[in-house]
Amino acid sequence: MIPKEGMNEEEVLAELEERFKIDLTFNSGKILGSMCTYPHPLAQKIIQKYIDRNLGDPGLHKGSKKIEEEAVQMLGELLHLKKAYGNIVSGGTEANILAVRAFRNISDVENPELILPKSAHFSFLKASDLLRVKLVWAELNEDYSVNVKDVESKITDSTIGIVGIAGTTGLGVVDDIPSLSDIAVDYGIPLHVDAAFGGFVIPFAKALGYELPDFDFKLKGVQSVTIDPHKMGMAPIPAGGIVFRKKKYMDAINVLAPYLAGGQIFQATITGTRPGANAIAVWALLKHLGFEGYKRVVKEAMENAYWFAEQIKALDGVYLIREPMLNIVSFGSKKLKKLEGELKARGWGISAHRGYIRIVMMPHVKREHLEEFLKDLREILRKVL
Ligand code: 0PR
Repeated sequence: MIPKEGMNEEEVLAELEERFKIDLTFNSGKILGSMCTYPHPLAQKIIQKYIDRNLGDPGLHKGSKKIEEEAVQMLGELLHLKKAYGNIVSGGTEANILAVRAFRNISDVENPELILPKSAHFSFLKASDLLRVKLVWAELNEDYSVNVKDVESKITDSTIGIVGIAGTTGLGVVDDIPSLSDIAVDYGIPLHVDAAFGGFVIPFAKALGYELPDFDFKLKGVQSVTIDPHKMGMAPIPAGGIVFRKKKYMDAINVLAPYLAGGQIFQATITGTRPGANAIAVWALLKHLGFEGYKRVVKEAMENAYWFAEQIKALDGVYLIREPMLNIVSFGSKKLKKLEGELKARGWGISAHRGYIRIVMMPHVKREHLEEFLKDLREILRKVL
């Protein structure tokens, strides 16, 4: 209810504090199943400072627009692309929708089909519904990566694009993108890589010596990549990234916005009015942390993942779903529902909806939090087994 006379600021803030006692917080170390994290302190300053910038009307905020372009360019460079086209968007969902939209719009087929792994994120269901593109699901191998032969067998004259995933939502699996790229080139079909999670992990993990497949614009068939700063990039929500190899994809989704206060522009994004501050924060974090800064974050996350996987293997009553490729470790159990309930009752932010519990080693997840979690898990297992 809107009060007739407004409450004073202190009262409003006090009420919110009270209300939020039930929320889990990243800094408590209790959230283990999320791909978000507590944003970097520099990003918080930037959001506060530039809170009014609207990239929906870039003629008013020309500096912000330039910064967004530079942020997209830096994401492109991270992904081995010299000249990048794209936007900082609201998240991986919007980025994936834009890629499908671009692929559909450059094609002239009547009943468009998109081939994607069964492990793909549900954002493609939204893309399919919005854009009237039929989803053709490709089988997975035993290691949960997409079966490339099955992808190839599903190509038809109606195929407008193929999707590969670099860091699946559930298990952090990186598909065999090099083989998908070869197929894409052979058949002349664009390949989109959903690296919403892996985009801010794989380049740094590779530099640290982890053996992971190539996944980006190094591969000729890759025409677009989703890479989300608001996941492992430590940027505040909302900040997703869509990067295209060629201008033609942007041209295919640009819509004329003719009457804005800052003058006529083209918008490729789904959202109109959109936060400039978040794109500025992405730029600032890339500049401030640099390649080495992100590498340090990824080093800790990867080490935690490998350590945690060993701990799970040593426990009776739970089993690893597969060896980690990135900083995600998922485990199953015959008593999964029971485990989930007990762990949640102890305040852990986890879920078990895909048949396993997924632990994401985000930057806020420290070794001591994992040790606490394992202590609880051992106690619960002793009780339920
Ligand atoms: N692509 C992949 C591979 C993803 O994992 C996700 C989200 C998306 C696209 C969509 O990204 P947006 O959510 O930014 O639109 N994956 C996480 C998931 O569904 C999102 C998430 C984040 C879930 C924080 C929970 C959470 O606390 O698991």
